[in-house]
Amino acid sequence: SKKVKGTRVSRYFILGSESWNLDLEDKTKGPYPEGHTKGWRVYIKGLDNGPDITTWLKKVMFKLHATYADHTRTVEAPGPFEVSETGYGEFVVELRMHFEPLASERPQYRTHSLRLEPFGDEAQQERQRAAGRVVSEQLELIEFNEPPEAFYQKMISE
Ligand code: SLL
Repeated sequence: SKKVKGTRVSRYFILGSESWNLDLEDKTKGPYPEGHTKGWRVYIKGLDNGPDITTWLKKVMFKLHATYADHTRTVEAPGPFEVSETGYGEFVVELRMHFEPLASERPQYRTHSLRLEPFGDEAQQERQRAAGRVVSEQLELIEFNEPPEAFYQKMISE
């Protein structure tokens, strides 16, 4: 459809990961692959109490480290846009975001450094140990410049 000239719609979202130690003694869980010590998930989500990201985000492809079988994982709306795994090592997750077709926008690429070990200053690391969780989140922005009218209407009426 016709583009809305001189207009931009933008949305914040969160790209993050969470990891924890696997309980290798708990026989009700697992067994885990040899050498795996961590559980983790990597995700894209909206802000708390923010607008629904599936209005504009339809599919996310997560590219994991090549040591993983099927290292490209695809998640479609309604999501949740996340991948859960176990492993032993940190790496950079590559993501490709596919948008609502009405947006007529090319897919966009993002990266996220998966954190499995506590990081940051001493106090921050202490909090992560106490919580038994290492969370690493980055605030991201998506901008739709001169969006097609139909998409613009969808975004502003949510
Ligand atoms: C690297 N950071 O870049 C290191 C190691 C390895 C990640 C990353 C297990 C995969 C699997 C896993 O944790 N891989 O066993 O399926 O080389």
